[in-house]
Amino acid sequence: MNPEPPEERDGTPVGRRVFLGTLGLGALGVLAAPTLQRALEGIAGKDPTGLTGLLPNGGGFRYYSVAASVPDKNATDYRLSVGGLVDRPRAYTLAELRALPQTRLVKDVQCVTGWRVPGTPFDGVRLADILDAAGVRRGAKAIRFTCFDGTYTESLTLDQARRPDVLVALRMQNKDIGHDHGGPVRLYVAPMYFYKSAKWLSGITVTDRVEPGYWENLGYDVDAWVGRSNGRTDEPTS
Ligand SMILES: Nc1nc2c(c(=O)[nH]1)N[C@H]1C(S)=C(S)[C@@H](COP(=O)(O)O)O[C@H]1N2
Ligand SMILES: [Mo]
Repeated sequence: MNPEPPEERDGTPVGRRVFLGTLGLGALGVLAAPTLQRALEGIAGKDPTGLTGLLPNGGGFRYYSVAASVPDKNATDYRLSVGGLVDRPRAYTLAELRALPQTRLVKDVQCVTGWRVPGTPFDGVRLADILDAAGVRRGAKAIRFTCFDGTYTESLTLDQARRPDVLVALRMQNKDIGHDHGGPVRLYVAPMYFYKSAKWLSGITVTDRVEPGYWENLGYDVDAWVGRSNGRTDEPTS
């Protein structure tokens, strides 16, 4: 429980920087970003100005990245490695992930800073299937997720990871996941705040204990159930 979690900051050059530039605020830079983020989220909540309609944020979503820049990965060079406490470590190409059985979920997305996007389709491979294929060893307790932005990490307990509403997602909003939303592959943890849904997913490591992720080391709850964590009372998403 943390009464005042740190604020997410928008590190993505796309979108927000364009918006700040339009307002002539670009020079305020990184230090002012959290305050502006909050101000913009306030606008987004009511939108009396119609200004948010000008944000290229794709239907209510904000683009978040804690890394200043993130490389592009495509069908040629993308790999998802699965390792740690498993019998059969391996790496998947994008084609191999696409060839596995796909699950579709359509649920609301809830960010811990307050914004919510209704009924958002995600399609992908159940994380449980990938874990079963790898053969999780006895004594394993948790999963650590790593990202090819080189910075972001996330975590789940093994029980959470095996839920049917947790996907290694390849599609979002009925499209292949674009770079800004963490493509080509991101995690999607439907019942939890969206910070659990690690973008630019590159590694799944089975571990013997939960290692808190990037935001969790900065104060967010590790068990991030929507409506039952982070001091919030949002309607559950799954
Ligand atoms: N790699 C990475 N994944 C991430 C983040 C991030 O900064 N880096 N931000 C998280 C947070 S706080 C949110 S709300 C969502 C935002 O996803 P979006 O940019 O597709 O809207 O991604 C989550 N996953
Ligand atoms: Mo978030």
